[in-house]
Amino acid sequence: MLKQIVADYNEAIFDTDKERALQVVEDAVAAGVTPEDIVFKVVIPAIEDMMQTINRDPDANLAQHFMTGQIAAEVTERMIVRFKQPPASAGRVVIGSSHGDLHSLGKRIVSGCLKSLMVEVVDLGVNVAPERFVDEAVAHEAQVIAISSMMVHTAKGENGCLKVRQLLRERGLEGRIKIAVGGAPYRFDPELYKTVQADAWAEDGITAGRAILDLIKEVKAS
Ligand code: B12
Repeated sequence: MLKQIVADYNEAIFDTDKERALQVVEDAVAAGVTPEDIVFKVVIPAIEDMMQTINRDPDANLAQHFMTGQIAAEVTERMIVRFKQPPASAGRVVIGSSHGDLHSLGKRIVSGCLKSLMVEVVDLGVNVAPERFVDEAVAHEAQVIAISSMMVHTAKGENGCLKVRQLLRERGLEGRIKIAVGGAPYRFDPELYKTVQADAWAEDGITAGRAILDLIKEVKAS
């Protein structure tokens, strides 16, 4: 059954038909597919497929590029609230896209995965200034700042992770707050997280959840 759902969903996003894509997942849930399976086995693979198509074809339709993100974000948000509710909080994370970066989908997926792992998530949105990351982490007593960067310059630039690290150091917070990063530039260069002085990175939402949970445990144990 899942194979047919994946095929129907992929066809809908290829046609940029949001209503049909939403109907496919709602029908699947009604038929007993879990919201977690919709996100991890339908939505994420569909994005990867579409990204490969876009990357192969320089003339790829901008509407497809845009709607893939929009549809997946909406489906993910609808499903995340139906994930199994966690019994207790494992810790707290502030998450956002780095300064100058308006890509939101990866961040939303990571948030969903974290929530499914009982981590409380404070979503600061997109285009987040480094000072705000730190101020909000302190205000919410978060153990981790999670920074999503989809472009090379927003990952490596002066208003990205490097600046967050500098602020944590200056304010004596490095033992209390760890930094996790992710996004396309880190997938292209798995050593980049060290260059930008993050504590950890992860290539997808599922591994992000685990990596961030490890950082939370590290802070709590110190
Ligand atoms: C969809 C998309 C858009 C959509 C975004 C819609 C939205 N609401 O997010 C739109 C059309 C708006 C867009 C705009 C632009 N885009 Co764009 N976009 C993409 C695309 C196709 C997919 C990104 C995406 O959503 N991926 C799907 C998610 C699920 O994957 P992900 O973000 O990587 O997230 C996963 C992991 O990385 C990880 N993760 C993500 N964040 C975090 C954080 C932490 C802490 C952790 C641990 C893990 C983690 O877990 C996530 C879930 O599995 C990529 C191509 C690509 N190959 O990535 C280009 C891409 C990122 N875009 C690119 C560009 C250039 C742009 C524009 C500048 C285009 C333009 N000329 O206007 C603008 C920039 C706007 C801005 N200022 O930010 C380039 C960046 C190139 C570079 N080297 O810097 C890419 C790589 C395309 C390309 N091949 O050229 N884009």
